[in-house]
Formats: sequence, C-alpha cells, structure tokens
Amino acid sequence: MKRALITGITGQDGSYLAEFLLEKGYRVYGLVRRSSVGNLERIKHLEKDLRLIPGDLTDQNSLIAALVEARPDEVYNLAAQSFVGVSWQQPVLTAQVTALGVTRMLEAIRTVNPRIRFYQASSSEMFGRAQETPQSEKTPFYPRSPYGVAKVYGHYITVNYRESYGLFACSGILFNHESPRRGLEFVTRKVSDGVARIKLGLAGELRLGNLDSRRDWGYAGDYVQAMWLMLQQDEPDDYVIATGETHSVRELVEIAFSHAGLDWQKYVVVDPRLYRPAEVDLLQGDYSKARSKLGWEPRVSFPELVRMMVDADLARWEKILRQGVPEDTVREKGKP
Ligand code: NAP
Ligand code: G4F
Repeated sequence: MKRALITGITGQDGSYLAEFLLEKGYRVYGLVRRSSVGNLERIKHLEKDLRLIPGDLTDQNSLIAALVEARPDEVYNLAAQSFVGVSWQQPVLTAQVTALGVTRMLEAIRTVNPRIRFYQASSSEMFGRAQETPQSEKTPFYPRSPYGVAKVYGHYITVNYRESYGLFACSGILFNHESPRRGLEFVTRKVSDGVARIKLGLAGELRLGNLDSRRDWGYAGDYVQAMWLMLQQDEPDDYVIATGETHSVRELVEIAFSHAGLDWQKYVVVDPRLYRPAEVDLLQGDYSKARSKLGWEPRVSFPELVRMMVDADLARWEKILRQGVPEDTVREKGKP
C-alpha cells in the first residue's frame, strides 16, 4: 500500500486530494496545525480513514517528525498562507510559510528519505503582470503580491532541489480552482455565499472590489488528479494546470445572480477599499503540456462551477435556517 503525506490537508485542495488518494488505496497522513477553533470541518467525513499528525511549516522538527511517523512515498505540499489579499498585511508570515516552508519540507525529505516524491503547490499568481497570454511553463514570472513573490521562491527552490540533489520534485503551476469548499474570503465563494444570503433575505447587498480582473477558473476536484499524475511519471517536471479560458469577476457575478433569479446590478456595490495595492489583471493558462504528457483535461466548465457553488451555498443556508439558528448568529456567521 502506497503512503502519502499531505500538508494543508484541512484546506480546500487537501480535502479533495485526501479523498482522491484514499479512493486509490493510499494510506493518507495529514499534517495539521493546532487551532483553538477547530479546523477539521472539510475532512470530518474522512476522519476515520486519515491519520493526522500535528505540525507546522514554520517548525522544522515537526516536519522531520511527520516524515519519520508517516514514512510516505509521496509528499504533497499544499499548506500555505494562500490568500493574496492578506499577504500585504502579513508579508513576513507569508514568506515564512509559503516560501521558506517549502525549503523546510525539502530539507526534511533530504534528511529522512531522499527517495520521497514531492509535489509543490505553485501558482498562476507567479505570472502576475503576465508577460504573454496564454501563460505556459515557459512564460516569465512577474509576481504582483507578497504571496506571488513567496510562491516564486517556493517554485524555484523546488526546481533547485531537483537539480542539486536529484530529488523527484515537481511543481504544479495551478490556475485558480474553486469549489463549494473554497474559503469564504476568495471571490468565487464570496459571491456564491452572498447570492445565497440575498436570495434568502439574509443580506441586502454584496460589496466587491475590481470587477474587471480576469481569471482562469477551474474545479478543484479536477485539479487534484493532476497533482497525483505528476508524481506517477518517470521523470519529475513542472506543469501548468488550467482550463484555457478566462472570465471576468463581472461574468462570475452575472452567472451567479442569474442562476438564483436575481439581477446582480441591484445588489452589487463596488467598494474601492477592496481594490488591491497591485492587481493581476488577466490570467489564462495553456495546459497543453499537461494534456499531452499527463493525459489530463479539466471536466467542469465555468458556468457549471459557478452554479454548483451557488446551489451548495443555498442548500447550506437553508439548512442553517431550518435548524432554527437565531437570526443574529446567522448574520454574524455570514459576514464577508
Ligand atoms: P487553503 O484552502 O487556504 O488551505 C491552506 C492550507 O494550509 C490549510 O490546510 C491551512 O491550515 C494550511 N496552513 C496554513 N499555514 C500553515 C502552516 N504554517 N503550517 C501548516 N499548515 C498551514 O488553500 P487551497 O485553495 O486548498 O490551496 C492549496 C495550495 O495550493 C496552497 O499552497 C495555495 O497557495 C496553492 N494554490 C491554490 C490555488 C487555488 O486556486 N486554490 C491556485 C494555485 C495554488 P488551516 O486549516 O489550519 O488554516
Ligand atoms: O479570489 P481571489 O482572492 O483569488 P486570487 O487573488 O486570484 O488568488 C487565488 O488564486 C491564485 C492562483 O492564481 C492562488 F495562488 C491563490 O492562493 C488564490 O487561491 O481574487 C480573484 C480576483 C482578484 O483580481 C481580486 O482583486 O477577484 C478580485 N476581487 C474583486 N472583488 C475580489 C473581490 N477578490 C476577493 N477575494 N474579494 C473581493 O471582494
């Protein structure tokens, strides 16, 4: 039986990857950081099948201990301070976790077992002010946020350990991918949650920032398969994972509101305070290398994804209301 360790298992991608690997028959270990409020919501349905190990990407010894305990064949490094917006407020923490955390894990692998196969969660945010469209593995990086800068470091240190020490280390340059498990701070989920609350009379408006920025949005459940495929190849390499399409935040909003039978122009308020200090205007990925070498294709279209997320948030809020949660609590929990 193959063994895998997932950092960031409590996050969106970690939960889908854990499901995927369990279905493939893996023994799955997850690195989980201590939280006073509980962070296991996304994996509670898998609890009995997973082995969770306490640890943190900022704590070198905890990573070595996790590798000694899990004895993995594969490590998927998904943990990060992953929200671009907060990276301007916490640039040093973002660098500690999202950049140096990668080196800590690579050093742990080198120390404990250099035959472990390693996946690094790189990001299309590295393309930033994109130097060409669409963006491929050959497009130069031009990060536009402390998060993007940290991911460029994580990407190159992965390449460097592959070239310096011969580690089987791969970087997946993943474009935005979403799901009903997406954090509420990201724009797709903020919109799907906002639409649901407006539809059910729990909110009267939705405040957003830049409606003109464009992203290549795919479905997280499709993207975790690509992570696994990268580690099954004969040689380690880096791959762009994307849909090849680009859509604006405005298009996202239109589809989401109209799916709930609402006119978005009546509810969306553009709030300049939500603009970023530096914006990534347009991302669109060229995933032809992944298609030809991994045989990977995205399956869920953009409109399907948006409708899936709106339906899930409507169902979630309807359930909360049915269970008789006091209205104040409902409003408080739903704050963007
Ligand atoms: P997410 O939902 O924000 O999950 C992040 C995970 O990292 C959580 O499990 C979090 O734990 C954990 N974490 C944060 N700081 C940590 C630390 N110091 N030590 C250990 N664990 C820590 O992110 P995601 O959307 O699943 O993304 C997964 C990875 O892919 C991230 O590296 C992200 O930057 C990258 N990525 C994401 C996308 C995308 O569109 N989703 C695109 C490209 C790349 P808690 O639950 O305790 O907070
Ligand atoms: O949903 P977002 O916060 O995602 P962003 O910044 O593209 O980052 C995500 O994708 C990256 C891959 O490219 C990942 F590496 C990263 O970890 C994360 O998963 O924002 C998307 C766009 C931005 O242009 C933002 O300015 O939506 C715009 N936007 C407009 N109004 C908003 C809002 N974003 C957020 N979060 N909230 C708003 O109210």
